[in-house]
Amino acid sequence: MKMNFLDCSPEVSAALAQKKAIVALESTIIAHGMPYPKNVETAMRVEAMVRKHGAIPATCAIIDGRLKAGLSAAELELFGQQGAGIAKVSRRDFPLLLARRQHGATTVAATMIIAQMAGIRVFATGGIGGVHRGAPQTFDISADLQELAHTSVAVVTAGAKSILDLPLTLEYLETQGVPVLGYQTNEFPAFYTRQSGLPVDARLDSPAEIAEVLTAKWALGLQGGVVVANPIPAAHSLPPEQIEAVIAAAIAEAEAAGVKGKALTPFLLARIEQMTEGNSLLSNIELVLNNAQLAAEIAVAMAG
Ligand code: PSU
Ligand code: MN
Repeated sequence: MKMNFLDCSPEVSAALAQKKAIVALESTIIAHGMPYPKNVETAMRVEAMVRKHGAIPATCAIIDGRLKAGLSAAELELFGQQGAGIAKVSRRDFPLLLARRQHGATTVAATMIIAQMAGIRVFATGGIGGVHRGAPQTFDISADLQELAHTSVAVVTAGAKSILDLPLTLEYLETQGVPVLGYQTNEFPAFYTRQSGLPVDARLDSPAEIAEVLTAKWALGLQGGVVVANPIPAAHSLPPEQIEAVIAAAIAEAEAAGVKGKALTPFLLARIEQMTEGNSLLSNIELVLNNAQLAAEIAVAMAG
């Protein structure tokens, strides 16, 4: 028998029992993706956005070795304040944190695991991890992609940052059988920009159509996730040349400093933010809010 490691908040438990729309949210973006106190403020705004569009937010994390779906305001504050002092958790880290009863900030992969366990099908994030530039030598491929291959949760994302090799990321998702759906776009968005020059598998123009694709996939018994690629609102996108130059500089610094493994993504995010003097942070916040709205609309369509 599987032991119970999961605590759903009272609100999330009630929503599950009533088959209400729920949207999972990650906690790495809070602890490792944005500076305090903007991170906590954003986490609250994202939860409010999910509610505004008719769903219940379930921010996921590990607290004292327990898996959590649904955090209190005090818990969000704790993750925001402690930031990088809290371990960044992917699939491989669960056993150790549970055994040691520690806290963990969940990445896309780890949040998908908790969401699936709780029975939550839709998840909003900022950007997914992917195949890093230079991966043919470094083998640095985010565990997010493997999780999408196996865990049945739809991830609403503004595409992926071009700190990654986007063509290889899409190849990997294709190999692993993960549909990449564009919401009102034919192109896979590149996080800060709406365009990457790379096609999505299909363009879908309404949350209801996306919900139908998800329902069909899982009704068919095809396990695994779906990428719902939602471009950043045009008003908040950054000039592609500027962001490309900044990303190249940040990657060069990481190489020079020997930053690798799970530290690489947070390092690059922080350097990009410093180099754009906070501009990238504003865009980052807006695209997460935009993803929270779409995820709520999809969850409502699936519940209906
Ligand atoms: N990409 C972003 N912002 C983020 C992350 C990725 O643009 O905050 C975080 C997410 O939590 C994602 C994780 O799941 O980084 C991927 O880390 P890695 O590349 O180490 O797998
Ligand atoms: Mn990695």
